Amino acid sequence: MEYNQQKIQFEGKESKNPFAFHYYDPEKVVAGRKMKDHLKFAMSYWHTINASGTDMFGGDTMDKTFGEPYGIERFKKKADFAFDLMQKLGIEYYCFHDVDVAPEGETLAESVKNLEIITDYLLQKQQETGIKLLWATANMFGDKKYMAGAGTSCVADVFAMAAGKVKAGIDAAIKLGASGYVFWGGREGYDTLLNTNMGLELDNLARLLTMARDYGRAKGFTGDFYIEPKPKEPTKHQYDFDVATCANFLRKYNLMDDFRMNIEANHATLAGHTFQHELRTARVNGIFGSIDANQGDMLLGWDTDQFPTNVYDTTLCMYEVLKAGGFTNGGLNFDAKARRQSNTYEDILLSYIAGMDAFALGLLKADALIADGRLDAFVEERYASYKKGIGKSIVEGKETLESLAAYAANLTNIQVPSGRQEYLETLVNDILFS
Ligand code: XUL
Ligand code: CO
Repeated sequence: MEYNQQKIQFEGKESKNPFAFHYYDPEKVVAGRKMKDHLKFAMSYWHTINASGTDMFGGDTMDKTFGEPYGIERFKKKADFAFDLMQKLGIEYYCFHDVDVAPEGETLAESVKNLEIITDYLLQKQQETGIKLLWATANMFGDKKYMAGAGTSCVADVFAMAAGKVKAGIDAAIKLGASGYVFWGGREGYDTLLNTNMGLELDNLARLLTMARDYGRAKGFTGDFYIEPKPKEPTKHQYDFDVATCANFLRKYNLMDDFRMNIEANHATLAGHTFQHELRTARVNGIFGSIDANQGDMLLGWDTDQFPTNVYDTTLCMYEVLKAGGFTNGGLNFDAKARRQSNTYEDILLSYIAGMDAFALGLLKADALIADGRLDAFVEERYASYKKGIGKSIVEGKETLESLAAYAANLTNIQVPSGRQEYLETLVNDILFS
């Protein structure tokens, strides 16, 4: 894993140096906080340290074996590389699945033992560098026993194995001081209702999440539990379809106090929503938590996990984050990988620089949009009728169907003002390109 880059520095937007930040200036204060504290960038272990360019039609284009056979030594070398990379980029957080950081054993007990060895090693690295674990999760979708789901499997022994994995994952999260624990239900769903007991599967998924919450809290875990919504892929229909679906699930099973959303941009678009829609839905439901930062390709119908470079999207994302009051336990995890043809170690650095700069610029533009004030003022004014008269009375809960029927009985000539969409889009362009 040789490359000779030094620590990546901020050089400003005039710089032509590809190995420099042009917008991300970690210590710069924007909207009352340092950029690095607004953005809380995290490295995804699975893509960055493990993914090797394989796709459905071809094998590896990058070697990430670190010259070692599958075993503890390889994973120690991966950890060395990971922490070196994060230090070069100035990334202060990371995220992993259990199987990303430690080799899997023949049994659950063996895998847990391996995870304990590696988490000792990771803890030492965290202490040396000050880098923190944003969240951990368990991979409950790769192994063939999870083909019909984990918490939603038709086989109770699989549910038990999943519970054991979640326990080990939460233990690792606590040991490493993580501020989050994620559930992404890649196979928690169905391919056909013809073979599926949907009611039992949903109840069982809630049972697993409730056990996790109870275990974590009993062991002193004070961070957030997250569901990461995704509508499909690999399963045809996933139960964590989108934020609204998850909010309904959490409310039904009384999990709203402990669970929040980890929102991924590419998952939002697969669900037929914008990234901003998912963030807004979480915000208005009080369950905004963390972000998996990436982008899809609108011409491809799958989860391509590309590094985010679309500044329009990062701006509207950071607008929602600022409006939500910023991250607390969450952060911006790059659930993103360099393209299969971007297969050098420099490309890993360049792709992180691209994503970090796109979000830094998005933060600056979101702050500018809010400071400009015209967008917020327009929306405020659009709903002004609820600030006075009958509207105020409706909002305050003072009206009934009968009272409103009487009020409306003889109303004529009601005027609904223009929504001015095109003007507002131009306003956003003016801020983006000024
Ligand atoms: C899959 C995905 C996962 C989760 C964690 O689409 O996003 O990597 O982020 O399991
Ligand atoms: Co993700």
